[in-house]
Amino acid sequence: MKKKLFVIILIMILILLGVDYVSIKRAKEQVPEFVFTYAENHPEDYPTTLGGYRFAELVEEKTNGRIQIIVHANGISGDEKTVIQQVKFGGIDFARVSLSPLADYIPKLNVLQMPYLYRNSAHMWKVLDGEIGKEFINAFENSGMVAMAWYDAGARNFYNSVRPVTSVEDMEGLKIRVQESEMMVDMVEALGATAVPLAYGLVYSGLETGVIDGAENNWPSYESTAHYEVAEYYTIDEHNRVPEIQMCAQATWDKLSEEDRKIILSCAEESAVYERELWVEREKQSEKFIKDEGVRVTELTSQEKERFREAVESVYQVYCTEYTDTIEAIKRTQ
Ligand code: BDP
Repeated sequence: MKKKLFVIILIMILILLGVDYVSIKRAKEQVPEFVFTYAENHPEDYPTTLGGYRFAELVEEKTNGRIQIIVHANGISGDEKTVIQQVKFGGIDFARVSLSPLADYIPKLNVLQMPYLYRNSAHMWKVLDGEIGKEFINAFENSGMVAMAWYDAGARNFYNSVRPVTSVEDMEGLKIRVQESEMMVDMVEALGATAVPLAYGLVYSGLETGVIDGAENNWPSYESTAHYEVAEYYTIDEHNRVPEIQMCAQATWDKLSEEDRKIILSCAEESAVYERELWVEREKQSEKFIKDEGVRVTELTSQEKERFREAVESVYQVYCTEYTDTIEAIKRTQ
């Protein structure tokens, strides 16, 4: 009898201990060691935002919840320039930004966004996925920011509320909003327009109130911001492709173990593959949507495109003299 009681008590103790072990393990898994922030200036359904969410999910999954990343979409962390400054000082842990405003901090990045540099999207990806892409990832060293993965942002085109642009002459005198980047200012001025650097979130009201006549962006941005409502002339000139980067604050990076850094990098790369797939789809959908909305879309003839290219040639002399070899290597990339 005594023996039976002893066995029953022993079994109960073991069960209790077992339950306790499981709950302790669960509790441990649920309390993250790190909770990081991630800034994104596009809406929830935009390819780059969905890429950011995928990145956060993957990191959480691969670290069993030890690292949590909270994505702040819709630009709630501030405009891109502010976000870059915050990442530099470790106030924001992660961000996805366009290369344009970053190039004012790391001038070499201008090379990757020069006008009429890539033949097409495939050419740009050949460059970014290869040795040249790595060279530019390394260019972030000592900047306070760590580059992780390239995201797609297609090609940028001009649009305005005044007239269809079919020649360089049509650009004359138009007040065109540009990203906060010196190279973009010079590029637009080289085309005879007046460049107005402005944060992305202010472009709609700028167009509406006539502070600016136009801007330039890819199809998905033109559509998602509803700029087409206030600037109905869109010109396909594809003046540049501006890659985007997913990056981490150096201050945050320094807190992570080598193992965690590897996990984070591989999740960033995986999320970029996903974003690139979404991008291709979204570009088509946005273009169709815009055309169905009745926007007046014009495409430059190849001769006119050549004139645009010639007009901005001078910008290469200002931003690329130190990098002519890289420019040549990019052009040679097949
Ligand atoms: C979009 C980029 C976004 C930029 C915006 C802009 O995805 O990061 O902020 O252009 O023009 O295409 O500022």
